[in-house]
Amino acid sequence: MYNRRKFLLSSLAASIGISLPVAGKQTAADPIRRKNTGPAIISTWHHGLAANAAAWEELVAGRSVLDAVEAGVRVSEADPEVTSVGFGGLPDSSGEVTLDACIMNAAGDAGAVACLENILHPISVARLVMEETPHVLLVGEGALDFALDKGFQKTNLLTPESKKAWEEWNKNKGAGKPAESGHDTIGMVALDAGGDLAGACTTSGLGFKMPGRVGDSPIIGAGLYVDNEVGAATATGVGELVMKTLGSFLVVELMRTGTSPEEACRMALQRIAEKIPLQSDMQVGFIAINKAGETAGFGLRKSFDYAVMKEGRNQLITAGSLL
Ligand code: SD4
Repeated sequence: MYNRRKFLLSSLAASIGISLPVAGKQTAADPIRRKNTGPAIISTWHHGLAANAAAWEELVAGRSVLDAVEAGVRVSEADPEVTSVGFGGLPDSSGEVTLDACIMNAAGDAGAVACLENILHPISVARLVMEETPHVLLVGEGALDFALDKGFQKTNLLTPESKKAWEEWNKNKGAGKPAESGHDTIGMVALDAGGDLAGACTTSGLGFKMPGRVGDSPIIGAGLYVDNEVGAATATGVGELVMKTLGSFLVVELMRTGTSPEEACRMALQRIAEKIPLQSDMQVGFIAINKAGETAGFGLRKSFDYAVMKEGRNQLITAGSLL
């Protein structure tokens, strides 16, 4: 079993162009083995500050790191000012708000919903998919029926502001552009004092997207990945770029080899830039945390920032950028 695992890891490392640390040669400098400096919470964008504060309260109250990430991203889901998440999120090209979300715990369990309508907290539905079904992902009407069955109420998520934005866009269909490339998705990954990791990611996706379009955010390994032995990562930005490279999984696999969270995020963005023709307005940001509680983020382009909370201090950090 061990040999097979070692073989699989070596093959993966070779295929992504990195070398694995030699077995038995890891030292205290290896971040995966270093002492846990947590709790630590990291989330995307400016609104990550409010999300971090709510998540921190959960940890301080002695609740699990899974409870913390769920409670954290629920703040952005309910905030009408955050126009790429939940209530107030920009609708698709037909004027409907459709939501994608996923969650992962320390045991490696995962749950997700995609193209879910009229539910204020898709992240909590994703958690129930994880905990109460044998499945990982429910979509569309099936996801809505499941949510209603579990007692969630239908809510109109289209605010007057996002309706107006859609009406403006709809006048000339965004001058032929398929979707708004503004970015607000909340992704959060966190480590508790006991060394357990969890993550959550939730979005209304690209504004004015094609009806039925699903991005990276509810796709395990793309928008979010957690491996409790190594670390966790989550993504924001143009989902298609992240899906084609399975970005969050790649960041975690790079950290598995001892690569720092910042370098792992940078290398995953490098992979995107090498593999996919980019348009000038395309942005992607990754954030990551390792098992030692080290955190970082990196953007494809300037303008990506993320919020980190450690030792009770909540800070907005401007990410470095690849291009
Ligand atoms: C998506 N990644 O649906 C999401 C959009 C996003 O900030 O991150 N917006 O492609």
